[in-house]
Amino acid sequence: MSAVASPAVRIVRAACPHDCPDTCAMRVTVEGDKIVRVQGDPEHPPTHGALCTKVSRYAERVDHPERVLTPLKRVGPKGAGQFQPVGWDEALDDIAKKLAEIAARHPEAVLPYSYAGTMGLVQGEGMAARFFHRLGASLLNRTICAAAGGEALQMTYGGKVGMHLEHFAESQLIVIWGSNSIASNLHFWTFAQAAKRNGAKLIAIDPRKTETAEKCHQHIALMPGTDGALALGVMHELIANDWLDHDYLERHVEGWPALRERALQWAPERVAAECGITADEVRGLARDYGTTRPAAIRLNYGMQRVRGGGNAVRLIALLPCLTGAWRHRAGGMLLSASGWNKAVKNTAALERPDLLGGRRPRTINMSTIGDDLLRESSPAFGPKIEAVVVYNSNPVAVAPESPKVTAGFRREDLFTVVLEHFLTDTADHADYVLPATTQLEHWDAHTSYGHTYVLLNEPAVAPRGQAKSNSEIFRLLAARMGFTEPCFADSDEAMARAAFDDSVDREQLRRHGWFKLPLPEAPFAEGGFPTPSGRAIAQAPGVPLPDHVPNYESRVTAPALAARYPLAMISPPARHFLNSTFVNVKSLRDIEAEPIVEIHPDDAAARQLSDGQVVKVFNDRGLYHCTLRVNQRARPGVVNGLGVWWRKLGRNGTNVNELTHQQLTDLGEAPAFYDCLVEVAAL
Ligand SMILES: Nc1nc2c(c(=O)[nH]1)N[C@H]1C(S)=C(S)[C@@H](COP(=O)(O)OP(=O)(O)OC[C@H]3O[C@@H](n4cnc5c(=O)[nH]c(N)nc54)[C@H](O)[C@@H]3O)O[C@H]1N2
Ligand SMILES: Nc1nc2c(c(=O)[nH]1)N[C@H]1C(S)=C(S)[C@@H](COP(=O)(O)OP(=O)(O)OC[C@H]3O[C@@H](n4cnc5c(=O)[nH]c(N)nc54)[C@H](O)[C@@H]3O)O[C@H]1N2
Ligand SMILES: [Mo]
Repeated sequence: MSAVASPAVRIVRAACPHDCPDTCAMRVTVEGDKIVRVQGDPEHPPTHGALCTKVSRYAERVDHPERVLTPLKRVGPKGAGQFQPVGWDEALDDIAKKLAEIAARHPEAVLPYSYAGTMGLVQGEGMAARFFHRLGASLLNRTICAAAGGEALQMTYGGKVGMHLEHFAESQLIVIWGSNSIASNLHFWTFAQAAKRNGAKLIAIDPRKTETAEKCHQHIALMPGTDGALALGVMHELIANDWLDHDYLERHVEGWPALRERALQWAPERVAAECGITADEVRGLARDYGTTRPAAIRLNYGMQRVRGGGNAVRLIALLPCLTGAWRHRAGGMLLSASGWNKAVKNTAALERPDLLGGRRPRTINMSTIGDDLLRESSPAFGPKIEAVVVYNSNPVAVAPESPKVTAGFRREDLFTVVLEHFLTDTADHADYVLPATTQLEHWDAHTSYGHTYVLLNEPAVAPRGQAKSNSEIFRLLAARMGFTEPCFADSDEAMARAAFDDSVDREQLRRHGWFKLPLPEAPFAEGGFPTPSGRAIAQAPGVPLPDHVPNYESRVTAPALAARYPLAMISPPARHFLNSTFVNVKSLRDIEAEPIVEIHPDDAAARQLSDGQVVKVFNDRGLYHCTLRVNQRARPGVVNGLGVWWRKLGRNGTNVNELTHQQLTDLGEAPAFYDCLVEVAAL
């Protein structure tokens, strides 16, 4: 018997592509074309050698038996998910023909729909943006996640900037405000744990007693959408006790006198009544915040998914200016670091907005896709949407008010193309599904919204089946549409290598897979915010003072509605899914077991409901079937419907977005997923 040499074992440097603040550096062990292991890079400080449960099992997702591996063409009724395999040429020729026909009448009748299924700069809005710009398609306002908080940071600090992740380890107080770090920002939690070992106090502010809240020293379980009031109450106490850094306020903040007046209207008792907590909790939080140095706030996007989310972020983001917490590198706040990273991205070169020429297409808000797919042509709206090309997103599952989203995608006269790894709820509604490569099969370059490193992703294995990268698919479509600009010939690798400007050391990026941006340690110790004046803004000409803005749906603002639907529902992520990604990975779905809603024992008793029972959660918009968990994770008056299940893997084809609405936040035109009244009853 002759010895067969085993294929060489290689280690490839990669980046986790998922929509998570952690953006881990990965090392993929490959033998031939087989993925042997996916691990965290021990040398990348934020990753620290560890991956989350989801991504450490990445091979299961890449080599999943249900991967879409050939182009598919619809054979059944719209939305039925019945397809037959077709060749690439047939699929691309037909798609290009249909898009060209529609575009010849109204280019804006074509809509790209994408979000952050991959956060890569190449496979995200790289070649795709070039394609749609050249076509003159409608623009998409990508608001579904971070727009309220993003706009708030822009108004307050001139960009999405904040503390370095690593410096939280040196904080003496960490307020985790509207974030379940253990579930959705695990690598931040590692630094918070280090701080805890050094004697720091950890406080969680969250309606739900999450796994993170349980591990903090204190948990303040306020009602959803009342964070702005709590921040004003903290300010009230900082003023009353003179725990203020007057010098910092005077030199580095615009509009402080007006904000001071407003905060003085929010005594702890008023705040307590608004937030559903005690006045002592408000006073205690203010004392801790006002008297501990250095004090850091890890704000996250969870708390801005309500009507007043933007104003609440503005108020919380200003707290470090009152106490001068920014003076220390372990003080201040972090909601998003993407402003630091954006500065080094060659966005215009990647996305080529110049290909629009003089055209200014209308913009569709991705968060109102339910309504917009159902609109007719009108002077105000423009042409009816006739074609949607979906990539890196699963709107039928994740967009608010899914009864309308589904009705829109079921339109017989809508031409839908979905680039996907799997037959998701959205792919089921496609006319064509095109098989896309995963991160282990393509090139990409990454920034992060939770740390200040950029990363490079090299392909570890060959594309599975007939899969092609998003960029390659748009390149091939561009050729068929007759787009001859040289940028449509750029390779994925060339785009990945050209993604960053010269402040990124390309050699270090290539060798290590990551590069830390050279930024000041304590960026705002002496003010110098990226606003026009360099000062933080509480109020300025054209920028009104922030205020507490109550929910659309609450006992106070909508009493008649609250009489019928008395429970506030939030729908934060389940730990083992990432939005709707991974719901079809069986080992992860087995951990989450089934779609659930958590309810407090008192609320369950009042409805004669018991743990483990199958219930319907409902309001005027829809009906969600799931299993009831009666426990103390829910506070009285609030139910937690953990998201985001694929509808077809949930009960009766429903998921939690049956219940959410399409009204938008105060800033940024984002969805208010967690501003939602419901009732729960036995099925
Ligand atoms: N495992 C996992 N990780 C993820 C995701 C995932 O789906 N699963 N999603 C990723 C994405 S897309 C994002 S944007 C980030 C999100 O990151 P985070 O914003 O940190 O997300 P969550 O873990 O949902 O934390 C939000 C928390 O806010 C709480 N909350 C809800 N309403 C309110 C409120 O009105 N006030 C306050 N104070 N708290 C409130 C919820 O109970 C929840 O615990 O996480 C990313 N990471
Ligand atoms: N009720 C409720 N709804 C929510 C939320 C909530 O907390 N509650 N969270 C919201 C938030 S924060 C967000 S960010 C959105 C997220 O919404 P989406 O961005 O739509 O995220 P996912 O559901 O993860 O879907 C991403 C899809 O992209 C696909 N994908 C991944 N990589 C690639 C690739 O390289 N190529 C192609 N073609 N496809 C790829 C994946 O297979 C997956 O199906 O959901 C929002 N919806
Ligand atoms: Mo998100």
